[in-house]
Amino acid sequence: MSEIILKKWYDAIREAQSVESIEDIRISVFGKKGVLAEEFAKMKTASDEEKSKIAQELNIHKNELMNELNSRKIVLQTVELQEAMKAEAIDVSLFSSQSQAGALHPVIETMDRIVEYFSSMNFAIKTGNMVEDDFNNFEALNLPKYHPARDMQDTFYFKDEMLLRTHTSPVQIRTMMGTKPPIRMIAPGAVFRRDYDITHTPMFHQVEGLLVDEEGKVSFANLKYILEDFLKYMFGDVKVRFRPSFFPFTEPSAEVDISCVFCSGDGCRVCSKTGWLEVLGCGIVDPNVFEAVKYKNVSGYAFGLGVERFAMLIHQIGDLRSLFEGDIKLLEQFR
Ligand code: 2NL
Repeated sequence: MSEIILKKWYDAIREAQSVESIEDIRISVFGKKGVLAEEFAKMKTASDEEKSKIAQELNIHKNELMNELNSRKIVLQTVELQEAMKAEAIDVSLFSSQSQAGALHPVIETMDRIVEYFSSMNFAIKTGNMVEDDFNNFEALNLPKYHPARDMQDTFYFKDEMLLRTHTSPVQIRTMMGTKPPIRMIAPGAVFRRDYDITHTPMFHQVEGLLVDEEGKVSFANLKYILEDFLKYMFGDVKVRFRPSFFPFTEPSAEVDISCVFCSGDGCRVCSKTGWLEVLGCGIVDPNVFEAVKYKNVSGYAFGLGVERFAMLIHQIGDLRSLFEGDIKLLEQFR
């Protein structure tokens, strides 16, 4: 094998700039029709003596060329890998004008805050089923058959007296049926009523609370204290007042107002010039409810609130329905 040919291929290997060109050289040198094959072919015409000499020499060149080729290939592979990593690198810290963080829906955020307060006061958080039966949603709550609240016009009914719960009270009923007193719980969740206008949607969220202990241990003063504390936690420095009211499941009952968060009690459009906003219903649990769940010699208080109304007052949202439209422009404001 001539020195000139050898030098040409050593130079080619040394000067190769890519793994691809190294592979081309490999084929040209070691391939079936490559330089070495050609040189070995020449042996055929040589004498036996010369044959072994040529073969020895060619094998030495073959090994040497192979070593050169492989070490150059490793160098080029490393270089190419580094270049590829550089070219394909992604700077995850780079600012993007398109980045959009998600956020909790204002209703859920408000519900979480309500739950946070009552958790801190050692109330257990209980959830139940949205599909309920007549006993747990109505009968046990002192809402007998033919009570107006059971009207087909207010309730979504399935067959066999099954229905979508109209409040979360069935969660408290089921809890009392399954546990001995004392009880200290809240029930947050979605409820359903056949209603749709500016102030009503067919699905909305409630948080109801229930505390039950031995007879004589639970007073209206206890209820008043915790609700005042809770409302100041939710709305800041507001005034709180209790007005006598009526619910079938509590006696006595009260509705709770806070001083208007929009006009600080001066009177405006939102509070209908009264200076007050109604935010809660509450009362001392009616004995008929305890009788229905077979609780004896106990006393308790209960309350209920609409989460959407809280969210609207906290975030100054005018129309309840906008909370359910999924409008990104509205929701983005709560990020
Ligand atoms: C309101 C009023 C209220 C209750 C809910 C309740 C539940 C049981 C027993 C007694 Cl198991 N009461 N719940 C009591 C008073 C008021 O909700 O205006 N909600 C939006």
